[in-house]
Amino acid sequence: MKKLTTWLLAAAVLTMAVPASAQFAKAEDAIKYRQGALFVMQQNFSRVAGMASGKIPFDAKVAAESAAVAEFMSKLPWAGFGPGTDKGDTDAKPEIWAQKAKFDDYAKKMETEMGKLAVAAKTGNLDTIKAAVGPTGGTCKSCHDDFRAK
Ligand code: ASC
Repeated sequence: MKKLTTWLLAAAVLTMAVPASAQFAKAEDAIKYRQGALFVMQQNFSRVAGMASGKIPFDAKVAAESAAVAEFMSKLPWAGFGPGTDKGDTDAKPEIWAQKAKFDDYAKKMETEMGKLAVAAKTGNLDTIKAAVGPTGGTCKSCHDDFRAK
């Protein structure tokens, strides 16, 4: 009994001590996870952006679906930026972990704009979508400028 209690206590302490990033078995998995999420988001965002700029024929249904996926994906990458995930096959700059509050702020802004873009895309109105694409892309860019190598 005492052994079990000790064990449970140790497990509980460990759980508390483990950061959110520990939902991943290895740092490498967290890196792949955030890259995967950002890639799927980017593919969907750039489809909508392509329609807004006239590079891709406008299809309201596809735009709305793509923007909805991009919005959903925008919530996911951040769990993959936990402590200890700064080294490996990544373009993420160490500044992310040194300036986490700033990074988190950029992340929130991006999520907010992706949300607005999804709302805009639901209207099916190309001009409304166009107006939302710029600010959304701006949030991608500002974070890349400060926190992504290359
Ligand atoms: C994209 C993409 C980005 C943003 C950015 C917008 O499609 O990959 O990083 O849009 O270029 O300025």
